[in-house]
Amino acid sequence: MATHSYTAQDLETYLQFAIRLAKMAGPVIREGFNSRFTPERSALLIKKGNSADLVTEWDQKVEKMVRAEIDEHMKGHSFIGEESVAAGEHGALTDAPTWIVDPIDGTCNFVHGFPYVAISIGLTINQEPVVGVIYNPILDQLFTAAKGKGAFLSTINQDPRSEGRRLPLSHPHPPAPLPSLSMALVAGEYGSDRKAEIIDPKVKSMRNLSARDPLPEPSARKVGHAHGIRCLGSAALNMMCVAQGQFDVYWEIGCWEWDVCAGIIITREAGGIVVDGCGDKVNDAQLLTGRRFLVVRACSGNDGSILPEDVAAAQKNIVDEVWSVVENLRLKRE
Ligand code: LIP
Repeated sequence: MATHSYTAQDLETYLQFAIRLAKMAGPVIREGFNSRFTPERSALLIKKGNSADLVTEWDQKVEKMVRAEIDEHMKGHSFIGEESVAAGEHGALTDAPTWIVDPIDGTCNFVHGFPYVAISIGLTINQEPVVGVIYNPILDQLFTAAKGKGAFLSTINQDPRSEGRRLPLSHPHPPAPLPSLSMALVAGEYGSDRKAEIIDPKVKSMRNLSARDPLPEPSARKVGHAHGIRCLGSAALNMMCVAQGQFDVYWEIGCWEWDVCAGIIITREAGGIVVDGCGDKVNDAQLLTGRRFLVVRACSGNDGSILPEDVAAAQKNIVDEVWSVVENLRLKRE
């Protein structure tokens, strides 16, 4: 049972606060990104669990700054941040208003100068994502949403609602229902945990999403023969490509609630859906903490030209197809 009530005005206050946090963090992330080839660069990297799981002094600096603001201005709210959990905090999700933050999503991109880097700021209440702000300060793209208020793309100096563009983008027509996975542009990621028992089923799944022919084995899964597979290296920005209507599908096993919390509400407000990556029926708390995500884009613009039941049927069709080709991989929460 939901234990925390809130008003539309509360959500607006939280949204404006999250935008302010993104405005503070942007220049710091950009400064780190632009100074990566200076002689001090060797001090940039701190390895986490393995050589592909990177964190930089900027991840830690940005999270500290954002958290200090939340502690000061959002009394009684909880906080879950990638770097705080990495440093040993428990990070349990409860019904309390909880800010779920990835200070730099796409840290590997940040280190290599690939401009798909973003701060991701989500807020859950009663374990449901209700506010999301994702900001890529390198490309100056600000994605924002609050529950029931729509999703917008703007730049940091625009008012998202009046000057921004409503999502999904229409170029020039609203996104139409996708007849099958074979017509889809799909995003997926290898992730940072490259142990054989994790990477092998993921690679097999990506293979089956894109392959024309099933594997030559008796229990081979079906294939999707998608138009293409893309890996941006940032869960948040993969989701924003789905929210805009540029990617049709995003599938990933292994990312965490800070990678996706803001993305879930922005995608939903853009008419997309986010479900378990491998076929479980889950509620939002299980989805957020389950580490397996399947995201499908809107099948209609904001003009209501396609009936909601036709949109839902088209999205379900794609979800079922993806579930039938990917491996059922379950990852631990350590
Ligand atoms: C990364 C994600 C990426 C995923 C990695 C990792 P980080 O986040 O956004 O898409 O594949 O496993 O979680 O570490 O850059 O914040």
